[in-house]
Amino acid sequence: MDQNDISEIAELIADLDDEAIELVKECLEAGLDPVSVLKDGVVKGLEKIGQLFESKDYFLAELMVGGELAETCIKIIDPHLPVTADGSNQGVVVIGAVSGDLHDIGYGLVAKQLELAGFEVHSIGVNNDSMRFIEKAKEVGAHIIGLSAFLVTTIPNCKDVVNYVRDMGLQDKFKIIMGGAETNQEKSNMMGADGWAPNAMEAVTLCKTIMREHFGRT
Ligand code: B12
Repeated sequence: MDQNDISEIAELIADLDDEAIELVKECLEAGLDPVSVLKDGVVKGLEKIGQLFESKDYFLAELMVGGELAETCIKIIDPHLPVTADGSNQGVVVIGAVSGDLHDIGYGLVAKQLELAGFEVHSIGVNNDSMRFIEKAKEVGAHIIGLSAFLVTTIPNCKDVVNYVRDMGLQDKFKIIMGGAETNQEKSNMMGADGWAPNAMEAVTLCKTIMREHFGRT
C-alpha cells in the first residue's frame, strides 16, 4: 500500500463511497502515516465534496452523507495519531463553533491535535451563544478561547465574542483564536481575534506561541 491508496481514500469520500472506511483501516494496518491518511485522504475528500457542492453537482444531502462518512473515518484514525506532548499541561483551551454554525469536523480535529500536544481541551459543540464561550472559559480557567466558523454568515459572530470579552475587561485573561474553511488572517484581524490558524497543526503552534508570549510558559 502507498500514497496512491491514500489518494484513493479522498476519491472514495468525494464519491460518498463507504469503501473509504475499509481502505482507511487497510492503510493504517499497512503502517501508512495516520496524519497523511487524515490530511491527504479524508480532509482532501471533504474539500472535493465542497467543490462539488459549490459547482452545484452536489446538494445538502450529499454534504451530509460526506460529512458522516468522514466522521466515521476520523474516529478510526484518531487512536493512531501520534502524541507530541511531554506530559506537562500546556494550557487550557475552550473550543467550539460560533452561533449559527453546525460544522464540527474542523474544530474537532483542532481539539484532538491540541490534546495530543498536551493541552487540556474543553469542546463545547456547535451553535454556541457568544456568552457560552466566556462562561465555559471562566468555569474551567481557560487561557485560550477557540472559535470555529465555516460560513460567511457566521464569521461575523466571532467579533461578538471578542467584543464581549473586551467589554467585560477579560482580554488579558482569555486570548481568542479563530479558524474555519472560509476564514483567513485578514478576516481574523477584522474580527479582532488574537490569532488565526489554517489547520490543526498550525493551531497547536499558535496556542503554544500564545502560552509563551502572553502567559509566560516556556
Ligand atoms: C461537511 C460539510 C458540511 C456538513 C458538516 C458536518 C459536520 N459534522 O461538520 C453539513 C451537511 C452539516 C454542512 C452544512 C452546511 N454547509 Co457545509 N460544508 C461541509 C464541507 C464539505 C466540509 C467541511 C469540513 O468539515 N471540512 C473538513 C475540515 C477538516 O475542514 P478544514 O477547513 O480543513 O478544517 C481545518 C481549519 O478550518 C482549521 N479550523 C477549523 N476550526 C478551527 C478553529 C480554530 C480556533 C482554529 C485555530 C482553526 C480551525 O483547522 C481544521 C483542521 O485542520 C465544506 C467544504 C469545505 N471546503 O470545507 C462545506 C462548506 C463549509 N459548507 C457550506 C455551506 C454553504 C453549508 C450550508 C449553508 C448548506 C445549506 N445550504 O444548508 C449548511 C450550513 C449549516 C450550518 N448552519 O452550519 C459552504 C460555506 C460557503 C460559505 N462561503 O459560507 C462550504 C465551504 C461548501 C462550499 N464550497 O460551498 N456542511
